[in-house]
Order: sequence, then C-alpha cells, then structure tokens
Amino acid sequence: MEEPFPEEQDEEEDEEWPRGGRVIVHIDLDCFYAQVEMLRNPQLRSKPLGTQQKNIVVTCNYEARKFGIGKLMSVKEAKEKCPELILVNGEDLTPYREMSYKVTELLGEFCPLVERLGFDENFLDITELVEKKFQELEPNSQIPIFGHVYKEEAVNFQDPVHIRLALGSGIAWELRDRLRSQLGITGCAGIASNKSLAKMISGVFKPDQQTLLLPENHREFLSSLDHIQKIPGIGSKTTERLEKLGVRKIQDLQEFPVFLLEKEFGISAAQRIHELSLGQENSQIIPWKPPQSFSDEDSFPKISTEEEVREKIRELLPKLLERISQDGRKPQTLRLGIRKFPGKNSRREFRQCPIPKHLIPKFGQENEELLPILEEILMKLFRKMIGGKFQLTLLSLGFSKLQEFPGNLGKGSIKFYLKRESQNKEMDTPRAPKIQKIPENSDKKPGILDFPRNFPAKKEEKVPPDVDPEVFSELPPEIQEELWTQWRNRDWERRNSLEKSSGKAPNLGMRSQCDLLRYWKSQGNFSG
Ligand code: TTP
Ligand code: MG
Repeated sequence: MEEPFPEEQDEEEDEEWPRGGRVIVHIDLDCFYAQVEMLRNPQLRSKPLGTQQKNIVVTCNYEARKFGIGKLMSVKEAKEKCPELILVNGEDLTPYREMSYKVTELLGEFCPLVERLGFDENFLDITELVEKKFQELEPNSQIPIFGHVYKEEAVNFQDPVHIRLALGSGIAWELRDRLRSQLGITGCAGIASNKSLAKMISGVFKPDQQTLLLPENHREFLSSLDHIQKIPGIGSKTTERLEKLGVRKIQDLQEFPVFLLEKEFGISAAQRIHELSLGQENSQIIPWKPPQSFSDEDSFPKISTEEEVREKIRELLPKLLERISQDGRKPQTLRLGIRKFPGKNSRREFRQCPIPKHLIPKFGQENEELLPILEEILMKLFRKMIGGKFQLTLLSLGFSKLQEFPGNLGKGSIKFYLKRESQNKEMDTPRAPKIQKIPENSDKKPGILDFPRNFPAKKEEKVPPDVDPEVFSELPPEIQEELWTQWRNRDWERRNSLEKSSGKAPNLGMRSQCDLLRYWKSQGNFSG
C-alpha cells in the first residue's frame, strides 16, 4: 500500500508530537522453544513438533498447531490429536535463554530502548527513530505501509500520527527481517502508540506477521477482545474483583460507571483500570538490565511454629530457584527476612550468609538437590534471628551476589549472559556457611530501619532519610537498594493490591514446574 506524503502539514499538531503518543513495537517470537529446537535440528522443521516439560507440551510449532495442539496441553492429549507428534525435552532452558538474549542484543543495536518481557517478547520505543525518518521525508514522498493494518483501516496521510505509525511499520519490518537473516528466527510484531496496545495487537496475525493499530481503532479493537484479563496490567486478582462486579468483557469495563469502580478500587486505581480498558496507557520502556538479586516473600496473618516457617520456606524456594535457573547466573549469598508481630508495617529483619561454595554450581542444574540443603541453611538463619517464642507476619527469601565473571563481560552486558557457561570457575572445597548479621540501625534494634513519614522526594540523597549513614554504607548494595525501594514504595501494599506491576511474585505456594513457568511468563506485567 503506498500513499503520497502530504504537501501541507498541520504544523500545530506536529509541534505537539509525541503528545503522549509514541511509536512502540512489541515483538513476540513464534513458537519460541519449538523454533529454537528447529534451528538446532532443521530436519524437524517440516514435522509437527512439541517441546515437553514433565508431561506438558509447553509449546509446539505451527505444523503441530494445525492438528489442534496448543500451548500447555498434556502430552496425552497432544498425542491423541497427532500421534506422529515429535516431542523434544525442553527442560534445559539454556538454548532458549541464549537465543533470547541474542534477540534482545540484536534489537538493542537498532534502538537503546528495548525492554524484555519473559524470554521471547521485547518492546521497543522507536519514537525517536521514527521522528528522524519523519524529518527526512521529502514532500510528496511515498510512504509504504508494511504488514497488516488492523481492520484494514485506511491510513490518513494528512495525519502526522498516522504517518509516524506507518513509518514505524517499516522499522518493525526491518527488525523482523534482521532477526530472520542474522539469527534465523521469526516473530510477530505489533505497532501502536503504547506498550499495552502494541502487545495486544502483535498477536492478531500469526505467525511471522505484523499488525499496525491506528488510534481510531483503539476502542473497537479492545472491545473485540473478549475477556478483561487480555489487557496487560489487569492481573488475576483485579479480574476476580471485576468479575464480582459483573464485569467480564473489555466492553463491559469500558462502559462500567467509573464511580462504581472507584468504590471498589479507590480513585486512582479505578482511573487506571478504566483507562486501560480504553487503551490509554503511557508506561515507559524499562531498558533491560540484569537483576541484582532475586527475592520473594509471603505475608500472612500470623505463624508461630518452626514447622510453619519451614512450610513457608518450602513454598517460596522452588519458584525462586526456577527464576535463578532462567537467569542463568549463580548466586553467592542467601538472605532470610522476617517481620515480627506485632510490628510496624515496614519493619523487617534480615540475616544473610554466603552460600557454601560447593553448592553454587548446582544452581540451575540440580535444583532438586539444592532444595533441602538450602532449607536447612535458612532454618539455621531463622534460629539465629529468633531465640524463643515468635509470631511472624511475613517471611522473605533472597539470593544475591549473582556470580560475576572476569574479563570484559561486566554485569549489565547481554554478552555476560551469552558467554556464561564457558566461564564458570572451579569452586573451592565445601565449607559451612558463615552467618553474617546485617548491621543494626542506630536505635540498636535489629534489622532494617524505620522510615520517617516526611520524605524528601529524590533519591539524589545519599542515604534514605533518618538512616544512619555509617550503618547504611556498611550494608550490602542489594540491601541498600531495598531500603531505597521500601522508602520509595512506602504505600506499596496499598498500590500492590492493584497488581500494578510490583514485580513481586504472587503467592503461589508449592507449584508444578509448568505452573512456575506460566508464572514466569506472567511476571512481565507492565510498570507504569
Ligand atoms: P509464548 O510466546 O506464549 O508462546 P510461543 O512463543 O511458543 O508461541 P506463539 O507463537 O504463540 O508466541 O511463550 C514463549 C515460550 O515460553 C514458549 O515457547 C514456551 C514457554 N512457555 C512456558 O514455558 N510456559 C508457559 O506457560 C507458556 C505459555 C510458554
Ligand atoms: Mg511467542
């Protein structure tokens, strides 16, 4: 489709650009694990193929989908649908992780604003690239549109917003082309003016296709999606609450009186939910960088026995180990956090210890073996923290000091991830973990410090308010960061009830591997 470039621009409108609207591309790789397996063994390409974890087909190629096989189907059902289905074990995530980082790295060569979402999705904010192309356009230029336009809506070449999105479709095409030519991998792209819409539109035509969504179709497109949970940012808890109000479809939500939403969720949350249903969302791209630590926590009304503590640890540990496996690096420090009852909201106490060196290589390789050993270490930490009777309302686990490697592959570089395997150093002989107490605060109480009510607004301060600078300087970086985070998110619990992308894992309890993987995918909630 080609259209002439308008000779006359609406200058006023153009000056306002990007007026809240940007050009965002979302790329979702096709049948990712299966595609990686087909790259490893091209003979599989023309055959129905599934990747198996335990007794689940986590994904399958598009050949297999022709038989009605879908993601997360049981092996039994998949085999019934297609007896000739070839199954490859997909439990070792190493090849998928490597391809995943190669993709992000390649996309990063185009544009610095790349955000990863799980293993096979990336967002790019290409507003600036588009802007450059826009400025370079000659009068009467022909602007090609690449891929589909949702509902085949006519692009208005008098409208600078349309023109920029059309230019974005060209960039998305180029990105996909580069992925194919350099890495041999295909994916779908969505082009829209925000992350939420770009993600939702990218799956409209699959596989190996792309779709552009114009602003005029936002509402209609959203209404066409049946269930509210299809909106990124509306998680399962919000969905549950909305369903209780009788809201199931996105259209129901669009039409639902805002004042009733406000009654249920409070003013700002209600506003946000309503806006999401209309496709109004302006969260920024969070350029990818490796996490400094992995942690998870669970809060509860009260627990007071060691068995209950052990049970909580058993619930939290497997999913944390799973996340660490997916990351690929290996932690060197283990931390336990608790909140005692009665206690002030934010008061937590922490103890940490180095992970015995002989255990470190087992991360990501022998999680099953690690579980009982780490559990005992954590119980030991717990006993150090608690002398006699106790009542807890929260327990957290954290792994940090993710193993760094020598050479030029510093943390923060994707190459760090890609080269990881070859750089494992020999580990020392086993040693009992040394328990290390986190320095206490100035009023001599253990653990994390209390926070004041009136905070200065900026983090440029070197130390969070009212924290003893000497104590702060001795804390490990991840605890310092946590202090900052706590300080910034002092109303975290209230806001988190909206599931507003806290990055915190939901309280999943003991889960099967597949559930964990599903959880991993769902972790990519937006911030904003
Ligand atoms: P998806 O992007 O959901 O699926 P896909 O890439 O296989 O297929 P599509 O063409 O429809 O995008 O997930 C990416 C990979 O994540 C997938 O290949 C396998 C894995 N995965 C899980 O491990 N657990 C899950 O619950 C899902 C949905 C996917
Ligand atoms: Mg995919």
